[in-house]
Amino acid sequence: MSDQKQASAQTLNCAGRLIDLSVPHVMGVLNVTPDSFSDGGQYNACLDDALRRAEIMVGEGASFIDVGGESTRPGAAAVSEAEELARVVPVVEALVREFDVVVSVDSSKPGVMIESVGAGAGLLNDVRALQEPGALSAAARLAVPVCVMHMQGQPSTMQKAPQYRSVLEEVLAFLHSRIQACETAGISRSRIIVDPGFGFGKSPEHNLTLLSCLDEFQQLGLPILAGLSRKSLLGQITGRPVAERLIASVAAATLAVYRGARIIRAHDIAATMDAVKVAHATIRETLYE
Ligand code: 8Y7
Repeated sequence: MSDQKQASAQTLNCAGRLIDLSVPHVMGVLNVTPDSFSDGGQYNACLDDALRRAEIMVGEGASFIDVGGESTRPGAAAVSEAEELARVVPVVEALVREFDVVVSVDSSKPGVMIESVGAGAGLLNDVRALQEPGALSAAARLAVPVCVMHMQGQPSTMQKAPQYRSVLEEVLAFLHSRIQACETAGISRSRIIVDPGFGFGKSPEHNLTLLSCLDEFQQLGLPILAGLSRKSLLGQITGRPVAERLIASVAAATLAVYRGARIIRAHDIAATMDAVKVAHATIRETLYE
């Protein structure tokens, strides 16, 4: 790998905020997917809640806040663009105004990407890897970094019976092809983050292979994002329900950073920051940069 390529992969320019990826970072999860809305008042209650959660996450050291208005959990219902815009954009605006943090938008819809970046979002996180119609060209025009994630199938059915000939080879090949699609559309490599998509159309064994071999993704030459926080894999390993997966999540974050992840998507920021620091210091064999 050339020095230049390596250098460009080390700093992300997120709408003017620079993120130095020579050290690992934590991305805080902020879901804005209330079960039901009957009036605008509930949007306001949701906004207040979101800001309180974000304040805690920023205070604990999150570099990114990932705002999601469409649940991508297995079996979740689809959300219209109008609904997603109404959930996400006011939260993005408020976060950008209130906090010194990169606001990331977890969406596959070009309209939501455009409005969110207009409101100040600095990163696009797309679990569908910019494959929806218009997403690639929207992202190219928006000039913020993008995270392209692997998923087998669709959220509604992806966990039914995921199958791979070789999960590692297939996920790598998919990400390689999406990187090429991005570059063809005008998204430079300095703007691309890759993610194997833990839990998205993968059995426990598939997820474990990907975690164990996460360092293989470094051959793509781009920053790696990993999201394992509270996921069912950790429930399957430990037998614990989602509310009791903090310790397992921290262990998984440690392993992911040790295998080369540079951004960890997580719910529990303080604990995850400590894990990331332990893994990073161990890789560097020093306490200091
Ligand atoms: C991931 C994600 C979710 C992930 C990226 C959950 C939106 C499911 N997981 N985005 N989103 N990577 N990039 O349990 O692993 O948080 S939603």
